[in-house]
Amino acid sequence: MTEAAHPDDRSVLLVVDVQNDFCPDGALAVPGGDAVVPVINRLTASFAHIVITQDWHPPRHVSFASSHPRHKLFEVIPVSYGDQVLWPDHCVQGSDGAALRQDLDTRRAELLIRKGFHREIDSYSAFFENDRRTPTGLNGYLRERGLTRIFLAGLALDFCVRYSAEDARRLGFSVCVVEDACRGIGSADSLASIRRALTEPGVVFRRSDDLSRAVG
Ligand code: VGL
Ligand code: ZN
Repeated sequence: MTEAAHPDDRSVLLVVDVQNDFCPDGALAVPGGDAVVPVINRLTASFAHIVITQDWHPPRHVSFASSHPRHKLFEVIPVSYGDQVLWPDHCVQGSDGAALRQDLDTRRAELLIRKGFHREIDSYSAFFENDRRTPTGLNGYLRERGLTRIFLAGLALDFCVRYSAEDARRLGFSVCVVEDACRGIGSADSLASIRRALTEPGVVFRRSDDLSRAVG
């Protein structure tokens, strides 16, 4: 087994953006997004450390199509830090859509990290905003606590989970994506290509059953 296989006391479960707006009926619904909740709730028992992220945008955020009247929903436009997909308004600070899913078991979460709160920069990754330079503070937090192995779960596999996995590898963490604890926005084909792309820098993919069996 590779290093990232099973959780230990240096491991953290990073639960990404399990929020109402990314679940069915939400503003930016991920197909089957709510199905990750029972899987993640079960997984928490295998982890000594849990960190949660929350997409948390101010009104008129740069990533909202409604902020760019000349452009269409899902169009990609150049902004100061590169390309930006224009999303429906979602995860607006304090809205019901921005709330974590109520059935997500957050009791043992040790940190809740919010991202995307600067109006002019989007933030997919849990580590850096989309300029890939402005830190969220998560790298320092995990290092100070000696947490070097990250297990990723949540939404959406092709955006926030993917960017978090890439940045985590770049920062030298070991990274395992718990595949049945994630769902993506794109097609099965695009998800397969993302999986190949993440394997390249050393991200490991595991099923939740294979993780819990080892410790349970
Ligand atoms: C996300 C698009 C826009 C995500 C957040 O959590 O994957 N995707 N904002
Ligand atoms: Zn967002």
